[in-house]
Amino acid sequence: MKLVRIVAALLCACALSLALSGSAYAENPLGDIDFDGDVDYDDCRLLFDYVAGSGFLSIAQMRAADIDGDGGITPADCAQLLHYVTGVLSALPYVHRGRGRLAIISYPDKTEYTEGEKIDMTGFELQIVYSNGDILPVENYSYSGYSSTPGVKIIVVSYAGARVAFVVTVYPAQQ
Ligand SMILES: [Ca+2]
Ligand SMILES: [Ca+2]
Repeated sequence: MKLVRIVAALLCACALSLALSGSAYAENPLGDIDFDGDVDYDDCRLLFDYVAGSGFLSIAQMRAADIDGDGGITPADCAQLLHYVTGVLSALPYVHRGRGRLAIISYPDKTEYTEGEKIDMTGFELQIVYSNGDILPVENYSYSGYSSTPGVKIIVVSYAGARVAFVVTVYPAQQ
């Protein structure tokens, strides 16, 4: 009878620890391979050792270690985890945004110039729309195509390999 109670207690303890580890896994961030609640160099070490063939990971740990979600534990996961731990990446998993396209939100306030005037981009607002759906404002764009001689000028705005254009007009100075 006493033995039955002990076995029952052990089974209870097992079930409890399984439940706890299950919920801990659900709450653990991706990359927390040692399940201590944070993602740091200790997790990197476990992952690097495994990829190098000198370490062991449980099935649950492998799930936490597959940073890029491709189903395998590879140097790509090591790279992402290390970059995250060193602050190069701000979140895991890293998702490549794909190629972006630029969208003009508002044109410059001034689109008509007199010969000799400099271009004024005040009021110009730009954003980039990535193929993964991310949309970000763009501040540090470059532009070309303006000259202060009379005529219609096509201003080409560039950012991250994408381009967009608008026109301004330069009128001759009054004689
Ligand atoms: Ca950890
Ligand atoms: Ca992977």
